Amino acid sequence: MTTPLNERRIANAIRVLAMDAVQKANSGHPGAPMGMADIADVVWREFLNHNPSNPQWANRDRFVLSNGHGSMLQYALLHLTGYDLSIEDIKQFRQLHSKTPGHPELGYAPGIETTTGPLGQGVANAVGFALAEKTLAAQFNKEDIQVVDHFTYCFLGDGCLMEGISHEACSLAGTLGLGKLVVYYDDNGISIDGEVEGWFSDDTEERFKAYGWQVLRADGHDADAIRAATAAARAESSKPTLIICKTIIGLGSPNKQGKEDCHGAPLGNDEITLTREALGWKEEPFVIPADVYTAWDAKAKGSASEAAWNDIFATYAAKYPTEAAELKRRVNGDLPAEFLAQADAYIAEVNAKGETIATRKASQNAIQAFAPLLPEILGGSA
Ligand SMILES: Cc1ncc(C[n+]2csc(CCOP(=O)(O)OP(=O)(O)O)c2C)c(N)n1
Ligand SMILES: [Mg+2]
Repeated sequence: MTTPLNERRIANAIRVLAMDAVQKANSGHPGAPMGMADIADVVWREFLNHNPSNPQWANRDRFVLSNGHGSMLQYALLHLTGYDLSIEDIKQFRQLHSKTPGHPELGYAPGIETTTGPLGQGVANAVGFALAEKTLAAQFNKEDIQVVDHFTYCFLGDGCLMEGISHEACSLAGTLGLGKLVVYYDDNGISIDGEVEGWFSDDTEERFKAYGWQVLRADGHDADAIRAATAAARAESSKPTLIICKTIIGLGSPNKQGKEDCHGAPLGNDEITLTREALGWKEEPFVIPADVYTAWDAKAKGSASEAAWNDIFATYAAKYPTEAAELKRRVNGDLPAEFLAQADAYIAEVNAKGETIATRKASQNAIQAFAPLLPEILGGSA
């Protein structure tokens, strides 16, 4: 008898891939992927606007796994939705030079937007992505045509919220009103050494409200609740949103769920057998049934989304050719044609003066000189 295809079974594909890959590597973190699988299912299958066939599509939504130790969550998602990340790559989890290193690293697997793993770093970069979107939208969108219009979704855990960098970056996100930033907090009450209450007792809801965020709560294993919270997050355009999701780390493992045992170690073959039974998952390791693959496949939807955007961009380029060329340049990461000559001229001018100035002043001068040459520069200093 095959198990009916329901939401939980679709999400369970993440759970089994994570526990099996970690077991095969004999190292890694199964707990976070198994705990966040239901959230990932809703976000990736219903909301994330992306094209697995073109991970570089300019107007894609950005996804950042700030709790990067849960990397198998992201690798499973990339594999299942149709990126160029095969089941063989999943089997190579944590092996030298594989596409699936222990923590997501930019440039190894398609669809990894930024390197994460140092806790808090990912959410800080997600704030940067959201700020980039808002800045580009302000500079390029027109009354009649929106060419820059995407969300940044970020997952994070207790550890990210403990790190100082998350405090600074999230404070700025609130101040700047980054309304297209949606962050899911894996509120599982557990980190590497056990229950967090002994070393992490912040009132996270009040903390983020104080930064000017919208804060919502959802049961992280209830797809409807996650769906409703995500819709409310997207509807709030003037503030970033934190969705505090109560979850159970390692959900599905009868003896290890809810405990730190599954945070950063393989479940073990006996426990994996019990977990398969508990989940009703019959397949061998690294075998995903065809109907589950079909439910995850985002290639057709993604190509259609990109094609629709390409039409919008073509209309934009016909009407606003200068802006379109400039946006293309920035997206491609090219320097303006005159940049090198202008920069050299500025440096020669400074050298000719031969002044001795404080580095802080030199930094200010450099930013002032380069900002008009490179309109994409964002900077600040005390
Ligand atoms: C800056 C930093 N410090 C320490 C670590 C090591 N580390 C990896 S995961 C982890 C615990 C994270 O706890 P939590 O975010 O609650 O993850 P969960 O156990 O819920 O998966 C630690 C301390 C790290 N990756 N980065
Ligand atoms: Mg935790």
